Amino acid sequence: EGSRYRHFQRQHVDHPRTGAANDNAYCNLMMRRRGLTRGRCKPTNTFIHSSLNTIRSVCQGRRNLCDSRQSFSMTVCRNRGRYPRCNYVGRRHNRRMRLGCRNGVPVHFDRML
Ligand code: T3P
Repeated sequence: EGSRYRHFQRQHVDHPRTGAANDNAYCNLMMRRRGLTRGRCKPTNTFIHSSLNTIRSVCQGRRNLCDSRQSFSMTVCRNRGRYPRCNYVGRRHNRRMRLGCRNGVPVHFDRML
């Protein structure tokens, strides 16, 4: 599932955290930069600020959904605007997370735990 893995990386991995220091500005910049405001405003999206190897290690065994044991630094972006004026509110969290995995790699961000 190489293309879904790359899609996951584009949507959900930002390490080290780039963009803007302010959480709302960060979300507005990153949602646009990662192509998540084309055609519609993606309602909710989480960026994880850890290395890809660390994130990938959450996917263990044959399970589809895997819960991390450690906490991850992340920014959750929620849209409050109406397309084409997407407008995101950002919040930082340090939480465990549940990922969707296929063949040992993450393909979906399920939720924070
Ligand atoms: P994807 O499956 O491409 O990772 O649940 C629908 C989408 O919203 C899903 O996209 C993941 C994303 N999402 C987050 O990124 N963070 C969240 O906290 C939740 C609930 C959903």
